[in-house]
Amino acid sequence: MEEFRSLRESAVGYMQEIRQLLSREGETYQEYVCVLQQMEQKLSSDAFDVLIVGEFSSGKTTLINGILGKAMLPTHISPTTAVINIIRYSAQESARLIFRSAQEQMVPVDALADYITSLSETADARAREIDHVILGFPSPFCRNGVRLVDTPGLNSMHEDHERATMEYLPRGSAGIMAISALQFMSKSQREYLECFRSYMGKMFFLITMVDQMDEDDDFEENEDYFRETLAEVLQRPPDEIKLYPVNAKAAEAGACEGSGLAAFLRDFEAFLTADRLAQEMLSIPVQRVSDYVRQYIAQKQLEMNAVSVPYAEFERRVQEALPQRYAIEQEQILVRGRMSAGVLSCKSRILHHMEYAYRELVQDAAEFVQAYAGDIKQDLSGDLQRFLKKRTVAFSQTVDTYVQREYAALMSELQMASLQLNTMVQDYQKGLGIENVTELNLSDRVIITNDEATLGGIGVAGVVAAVLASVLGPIGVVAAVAASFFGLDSVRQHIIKIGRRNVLQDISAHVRRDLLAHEGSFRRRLADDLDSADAKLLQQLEDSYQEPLRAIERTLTRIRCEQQEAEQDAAWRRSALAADLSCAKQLAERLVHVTRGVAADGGR
Ligand SMILES: Nc1nc2c(ncn2[C@@H]2O[C@H](COP(=O)(O)OP(=O)(O)OP(=O)(O)O)[C@@H](O)[C@H]2O)c(=O)[nH]1
Ligand SMILES: [Mg+2]
Repeated sequence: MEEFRSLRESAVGYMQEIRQLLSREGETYQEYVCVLQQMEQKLSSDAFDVLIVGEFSSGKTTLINGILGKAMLPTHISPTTAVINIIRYSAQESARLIFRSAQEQMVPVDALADYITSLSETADARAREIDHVILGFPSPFCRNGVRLVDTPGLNSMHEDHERATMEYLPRGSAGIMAISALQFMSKSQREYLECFRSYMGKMFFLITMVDQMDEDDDFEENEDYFRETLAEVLQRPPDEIKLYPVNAKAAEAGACEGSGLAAFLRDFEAFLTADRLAQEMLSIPVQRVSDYVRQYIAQKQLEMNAVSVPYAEFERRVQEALPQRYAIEQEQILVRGRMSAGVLSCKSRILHHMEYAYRELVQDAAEFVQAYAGDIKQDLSGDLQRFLKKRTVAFSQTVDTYVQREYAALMSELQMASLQLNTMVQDYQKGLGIENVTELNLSDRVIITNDEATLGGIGVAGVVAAVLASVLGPIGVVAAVAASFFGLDSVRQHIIKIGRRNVLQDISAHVRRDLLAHEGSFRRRLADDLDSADAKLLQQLEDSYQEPLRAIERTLTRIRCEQQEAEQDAAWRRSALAADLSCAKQLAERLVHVTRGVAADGGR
């Protein structure tokens, strides 16, 4: 633990140093300066904030009430929690409102709904004035500096809720993501999760509302799918992902053991006492500081380059490299053309295959009826529905597999094309003499290193992300649409109406007709989905192809500006830049030791 403390002190020291360097640059790094400040505060204090995050109405507050063993905080089916609620240990229950104006006010705990929620207009208006609430509660969970933080829900129509939560993220040491089993991992949830991960070392996944799932489509049926989906977003092997299914409502009502919450509480306790905790706390901030230092170095290197090359020489290089630029643009036009044709034929193959698989499904259903051996009036409609539900899953999987395969083929073609383009872009940069310094958008998460030009990587990374995002679109819909088609009410009516003679042939023909009648609209839905996935893919392709050239353009403009300024006081600027650069490089080197220390020590 001593070693952890000294590592932590060094990390905070580095944060302060880099923050001072960045502050000198004015607005450019303002956002980073704020994040660094929050991380310093987090690491310097002994508080350990566990953030409960997730989309609105996913059961976050209900979970907290479950953990506390009392319905202390207000919950509701509509967006509720409007401010950050920090719960810390205290022998007495208490609630202190901290206003944006920094004023404070104690309120009775049972009046909280009137201050911190969006449940009424008055409460909502009051909540807008409040920055956060500090609640005292005698919960064993909050001993030893652990604070439970309930956050306003994401993705509701209240933008201020989302802002409050996002601003608080850098202070979280660990996170609990509440995901409703009824709305598992929508696209927005994936994006939020990626964002949470970049701030919090440790995340727990609590799947709420499991008590609301269908009896024959319950948590166990879906567990593998949930796990694999999360594993994919987190880029970890599925068996490393632990899910905690809970009935938060039952836990809130006091039935902790039967609710599933107890399993989470046991693991959380073990996590808090494990050595790894310290490591989790340090690794993300240290990684972030290293990123910032690298970006700063790249920026300074750029300025240094600008003041080192004579203006005429620089313009000559730009002119000489023009043919390379045209070649890149020509190649991009060719690739765009090939990709547009590729997505079209990919779509028609998928639809063709879907039709084939659908007909097979219809045939199977018809045969199922034909060979039916039970009591027609009593059982057939129920049995048929169950059969179709199961068979639909197989159908969805077939279509999914096909979609995946087609897009994977597209992706590998794209990768080849991107690699070729990246090489051309790198050569172009070399021609310009700016290969290691091209200025990238600072908000871009792609890391810039000073010994390796990673600009080339952006094209491929962008394209791969685009393809993956597009592939994921249609798949969920295939299953959802298929499930909604097979209510078979008309068949049920038919079974009730029909006489005994030739009855199975008749019903079988009816089933066939009924299902085939749905094929058109099913095909349309899938086609629409593929269209929008394709449009997105092509748009993202366009964006990721344009970005490198735009980045180069920005660099050139910047170099020109720097050169004009530099002409005036060249000697002084050079020495100031050299000093900034050497300071940042030393910081980067020392940081490597902390990073190694964190990895090796594990905080013991
Ligand atoms: N049956 C059941 N209901 C739940 C469960 N979890 C939450 N609920 C209910 O779902 C609704 C929303 O729960 P909240 O705890 O307010 O959700 P939240 O995520 O805090 O919502 P916001 O504060 O708006 O972000 C409430 O009516 C809860 O009673 C659960 O596991 N099972
Ligand atoms: Mg809430």
